[in-house]
Amino acid sequence: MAALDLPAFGRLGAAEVDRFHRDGFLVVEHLLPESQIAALRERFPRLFAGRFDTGVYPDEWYWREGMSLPDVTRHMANAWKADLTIARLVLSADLGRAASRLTGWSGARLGQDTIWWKAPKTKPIAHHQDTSFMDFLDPAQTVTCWITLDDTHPDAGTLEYAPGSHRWPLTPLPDAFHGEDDYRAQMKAAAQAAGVAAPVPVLIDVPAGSCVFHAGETWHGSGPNTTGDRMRRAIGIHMIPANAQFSDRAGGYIYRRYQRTGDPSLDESFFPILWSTTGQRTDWIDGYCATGRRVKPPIAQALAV
Ligand SMILES: O=C(O)CCC(=O)C(=O)O
Repeated sequence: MAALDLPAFGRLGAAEVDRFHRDGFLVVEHLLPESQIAALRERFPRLFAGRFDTGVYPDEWYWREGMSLPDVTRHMANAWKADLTIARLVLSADLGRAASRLTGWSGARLGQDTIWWKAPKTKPIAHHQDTSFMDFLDPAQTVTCWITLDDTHPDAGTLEYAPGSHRWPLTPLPDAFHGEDDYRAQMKAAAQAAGVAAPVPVLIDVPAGSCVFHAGETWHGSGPNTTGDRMRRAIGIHMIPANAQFSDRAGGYIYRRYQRTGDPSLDESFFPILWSTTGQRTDWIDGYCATGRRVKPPIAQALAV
C-alpha cells in the first residue's frame, strides 16, 4: 500500500489560507474515513508495547508500561520509522501540498511525527510554540497538522490555541512540557510580554478523523483528561520547508544526530520531501510504505511483487 491520498485538503482555498494567517490555526473536518481511524487507533497499544513493524525504534519514546507514571500523557516521535500504518499517513504528499499552500513554502519535508495518547485521568501538556524546538534549522520554521483519532471533548484534554499568538515574540525552549500545575502559565507569560492582557484559548471541538493545522509560532497545549472513560489519541505531523538546512546555532539535541560532518543539508533518508512545486518527492516513500524497506524505486518494485 502506498502513502494515503487526503482529498479533503482539496477544500483549502484562499479563504482558508486567510483564516490560517489571521488566527494562526485552521480546522479541517472529516479528513480520514472510519476504517482509517480504526486502523490508526489500533497501532497505539502495539507501539507503546514496543511491537514495531519494521524492527526499528522511533526517535523518541516517552512512556513504558510498568516503568512510567500512569497519569502522564504518552508520546512517541517518528513512529513512521517503526510502523507502516503511521508511515502511510505522515508521508502523504497531500500533507506537504497543504502545508505549502498555507505557508507559501515551495515544498515541505517531514520534520517529525508525534503520536499523542492521553488516556483517562492523565495530565496536561504545557502550552508551547513548536518553533522553539526548531532552533537547529534554518529557517527555523514549522507547520503542524494535528489529526485527532477520537471525537474531542473539553474534559478529555483537547488541543487548545491562543488565537493570534503566532504574532507574539518567539520564545526559547520551554522550561516545562508536562504541565503539572498551570499548563497555560508559559503562554500567559508570553502574552504579557506581547502586551496581550487576557488571552482566551480556543478549545478544539471536532469529530474523530479531523485535523487542525497550526503555525509553528502559535501557542498551544492541552488540558488534563479528567474523564474516566474517554481516550484522546492524536497524531501531530510537524512539517518544515523543503529548503531547510541545519543551522549554525546550538540546539537540536535529538535531530542534530542526523547531520553529516561539515554539511548543513538535511538528508532525505531522515527528513523526506513530501511535496514540492517542482514535483520533487523523496523516491523511496511509496516503496517503504509498501514493503517497510527504505530502498530506491526499482528494488522496491521488485520487493513488492
Ligand atoms: O496532543 C497534544 O496534547 C499536544 C499536541 C502538540 O503539542 C503538537 O502536535 O504540536
